[in-house]
Amino acid sequence: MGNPQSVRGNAVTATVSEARTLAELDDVDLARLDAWWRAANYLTIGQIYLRGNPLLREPLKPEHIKPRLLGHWGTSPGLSLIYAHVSRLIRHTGQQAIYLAGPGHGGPALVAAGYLEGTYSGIYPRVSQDEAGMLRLFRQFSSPGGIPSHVSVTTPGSIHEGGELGYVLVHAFGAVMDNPDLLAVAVVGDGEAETGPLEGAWKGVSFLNPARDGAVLPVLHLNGAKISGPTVLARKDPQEVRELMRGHGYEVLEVEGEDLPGMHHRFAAALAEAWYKIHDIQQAARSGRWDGTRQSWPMIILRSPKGWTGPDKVDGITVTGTWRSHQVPLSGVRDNPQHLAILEGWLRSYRPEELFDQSGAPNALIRDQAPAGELRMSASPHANGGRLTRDLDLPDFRDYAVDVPAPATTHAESTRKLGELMRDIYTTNSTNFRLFCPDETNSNRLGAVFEVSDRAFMERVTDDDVAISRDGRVMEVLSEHNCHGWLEGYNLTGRHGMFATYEAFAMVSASQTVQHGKWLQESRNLPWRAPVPSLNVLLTSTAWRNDHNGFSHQGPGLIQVVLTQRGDVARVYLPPDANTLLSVADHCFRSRSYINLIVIDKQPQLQYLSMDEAIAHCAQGVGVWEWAGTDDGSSEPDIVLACAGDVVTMETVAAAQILRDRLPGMNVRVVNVVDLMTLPRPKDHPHGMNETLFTELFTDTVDVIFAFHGYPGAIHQLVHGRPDADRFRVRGFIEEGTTTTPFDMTVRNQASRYHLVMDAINNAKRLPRGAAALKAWCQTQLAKHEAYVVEHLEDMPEVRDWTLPNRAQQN
Ligand SMILES: Cc1ncc(C[n+]2csc(CCOP(=O)(O)OP(=O)(O)O)c2C)c(N)n1
Repeated sequence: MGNPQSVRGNAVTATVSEARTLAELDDVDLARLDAWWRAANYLTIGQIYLRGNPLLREPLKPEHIKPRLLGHWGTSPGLSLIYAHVSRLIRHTGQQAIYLAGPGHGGPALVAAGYLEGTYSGIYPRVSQDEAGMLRLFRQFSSPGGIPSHVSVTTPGSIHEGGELGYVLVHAFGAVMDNPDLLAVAVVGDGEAETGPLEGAWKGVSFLNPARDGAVLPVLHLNGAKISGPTVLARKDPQEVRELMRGHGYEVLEVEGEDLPGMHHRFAAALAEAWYKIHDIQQAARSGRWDGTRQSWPMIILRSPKGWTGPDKVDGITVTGTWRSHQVPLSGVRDNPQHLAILEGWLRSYRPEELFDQSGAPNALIRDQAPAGELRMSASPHANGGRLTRDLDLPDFRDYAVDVPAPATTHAESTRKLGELMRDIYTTNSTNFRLFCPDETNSNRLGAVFEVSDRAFMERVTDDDVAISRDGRVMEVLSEHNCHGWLEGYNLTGRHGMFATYEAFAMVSASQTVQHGKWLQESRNLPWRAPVPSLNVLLTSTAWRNDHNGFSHQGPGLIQVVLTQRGDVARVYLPPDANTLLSVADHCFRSRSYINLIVIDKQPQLQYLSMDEAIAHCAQGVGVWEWAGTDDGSSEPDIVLACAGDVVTMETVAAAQILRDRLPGMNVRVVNVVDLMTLPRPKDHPHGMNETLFTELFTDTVDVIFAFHGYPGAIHQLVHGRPDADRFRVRGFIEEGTTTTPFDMTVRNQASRYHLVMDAINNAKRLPRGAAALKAWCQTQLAKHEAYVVEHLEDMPEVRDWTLPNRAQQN
């Protein structure tokens, strides 16, 4: 558990032998636990129901009840019981811990915890620890102008909202990586345990190194029900559940019942045993007594009634212990005197007069239950990871530059350069940078990182395995959900990284991208939440070059997803070559609290810009490539050829060259876009270029043929509101895919150089003589291509080997 001396705050520390008494509750501990739990439950119900009379100092009346009853009771008592016991453990051991509630709909329980620990009032002084503050606490919950009902960003100590179920374990594992002193207690709902992401997340232990990483303690909360039905794990033979968990690599501890104080005693014993086991595993690993095998980490199965301590029956129907207690067990309270009486009896059963003093503040028993200072889970600096964030020590990205003697004349695998950059980031940042990738680090040409770090793996390693060991820090697991979630947990606790994945399969975890974006967006409104490292997502193996894998691997959907997110968090970059990629990556690694989506293929590709040119181009995010067009800026062009994305940039540059050669009278401007978010208006996105620059690049009236990496609709969406936006004709991925040649992909999607030339002719302001003949030639070329690929199984040499003729020699 690390050195207790290093714990921040006024840690109450204990030696291990002292801590061994943890398993037994003495009367003082029991009284504190019981009082704290009652208070948390009381405050939870108060948040759901009350708008007046917070301490029940007068009989409960209809006007004390909120008009709209919103919130979730069922999971809350279990969450609070676990929280109380972990707090006691912290008090006795000095353990640094954070708490993640998988069933995040138990938000009022975690808000109550922060309030009882004093953290809440510290952050939100109006919600003070007195009667007036308690009333505000109740009124704000699930109310307009108040706080959401989940363990949302506004909840101190939270790094996990738990609104979209399934991610509690992945966040917990990410939080403890390279965080040796941290224990992440992760409560898994039994409904949540039915989700795909959660089922895959148990595997986290196969990647956790006890010497270097912290620990996750899963508590499987088997309260038996979901919203309106039973859960699989609660109804399974308990032996099967045990075996399932053992098979996932855990040692199972079980606590079952509803008797009090028996449940307190049994849970305390189970938690103590879990902590000793974690302690022993870590001590052994950290003192060289680990044989390197994957350890059996403890987990707790808690079987307790859903809605525990709530009303047994309502209107003669059983509520507690059933799905009926999931949300609001008593409805219509304002209009139903019987329900009002049940609510009053329920609230009074916690004996609030014993829990809060005359002013309404928690009494000494409750205050003493909380750990000190930053050891309170609601005050953990880990959960406000921005405070612990250290900047990356970044090498100079210019040192990795590709030499580009002339534009579009040489090839390179751009992502290989990024791999080299990340290799050196690993070296200089040995505890706060990791790459997360579903089994594709090599395939994505990022393998240089293996020169300095293996892949982490705690299961058996054989002689045939390459770059895999328990000491590795490159995270490869064939689960986009795990990769994404681990990086989120890593980011939210203040560390940096990159999630690199096949473009099409980024959609597997797209919902996580959306949810994380919401978190980041909300956190911007909370000054007490320090900015955290950005979530960097690299999409390689893209739609246009998955010619070998075919249609299933061709889908640029994540761009669409990210650009619909709010401008204060969403960034999308389409660097066309290595030097622009390096410049973009450097920017992303330095940034905070964004989702940075970077899209570039891994295959050998044409290189366009020297490093200096790339830096200038990326700084503006968009620019005219004069060398590619025939427009010298002195007059309006006849047509603008714009592009965003590597393959379509090549097609655009090739199209411009065809026009230059075969229709020299046409004035063609080429514009390349690296930062997609320069396209919207400044009022729609902070990167949006101002109207003057937009006009300078795209004019106000000339038609624009836009070749786009993703779905064409995205560009229409982005230029909405720009002068005469209808003049943008967009070519992009139109769901035409299969196993075919690289160029045939562009033909099938009508985004080839020949299509772009024809588009230019069809939409140009002015048509020089020869235009009709050139269109006919393009059609001939397309027909020739179709015949050629079928016969030769590869692209025509003039396309396959195309590079831009050296302009110096041409002119
Ligand atoms: C991915 C996802 N699907 C559906 C829901 C809707 N939902 C909210 S709570 C809930 C039941 C949760 O059951 P469980 O995880 O057992 O939590 P508890 O019983 O402790 O409330 C469901 C299905 C959701 N929040 N997330």
